[in-house]
Amino acid sequence: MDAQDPAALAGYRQKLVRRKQEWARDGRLLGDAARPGGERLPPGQREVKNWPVLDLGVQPEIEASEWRLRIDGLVEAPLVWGWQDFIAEPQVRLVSDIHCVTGWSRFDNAWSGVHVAHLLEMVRPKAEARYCVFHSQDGYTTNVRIDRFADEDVVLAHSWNGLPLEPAHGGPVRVVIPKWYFWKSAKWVCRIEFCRDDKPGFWEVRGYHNDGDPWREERYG
Ligand SMILES: Nc1nc2c(c(=O)[nH]1)N[C@H]1C(S)=C(S)[C@@H](COP(=O)(O)O)O[C@H]1N2
Ligand SMILES: [Mo]
Repeated sequence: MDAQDPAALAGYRQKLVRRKQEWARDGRLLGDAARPGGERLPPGQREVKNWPVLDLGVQPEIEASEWRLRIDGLVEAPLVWGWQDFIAEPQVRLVSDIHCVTGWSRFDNAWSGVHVAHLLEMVRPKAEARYCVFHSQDGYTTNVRIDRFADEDVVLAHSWNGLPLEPAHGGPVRVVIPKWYFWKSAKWVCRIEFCRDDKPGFWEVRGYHNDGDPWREERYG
């Protein structure tokens, strides 16, 4: 189930490039941000080997059997996945680094779950859709541009380094958007809403940057 299929990933990548070209109005998000001298640790970050837990102090315990993910808003085919539906979808395994705005980075996290390209293929965002808002079971929300959500390294993850994602880290399922600071990666995600207009989320209305590129230190507003 978790086996990574290089041909499938290459196919996803091609489809995403096409979509992203349509979506990237100003092209600013296309390609990788500058990494001076092939650096791996963005400016102002330090590497940690553990995995800190950060949230609003509420860690919902969600039974897999109770878990639901709704994908709606400006899409042709809204859907609701239960746990069995979700794990029956094609699975990928992707390795990426975490960069938290509070200053820690954690390298080489292996995420297993459903690739964003597959999700986009199923729900088919309408032409007017430009942003996504993630809604979580603890009341948290966060927003991303649709072309950033469509990056080939974005995954709806249920496992980390081969183990089911712990409740503290957002299990059963969290979003992982490696190219942004980790506050954009919603834990306990229960709804993904596609919108025409941007809707700044919990931290974005409290002074965090609306984007969150660690290489540009887009930390605070
Ligand atoms: N639902 C939800 N998702 C969330 C948060 C939260 O409070 N609630 N915090 C964000 C922040 S600020 C960070 S740094 C990461 C932390 O994820 P971790 O606890 O797995 O390290 O989750 C992000 N996603
Ligand atoms: Mo964070």
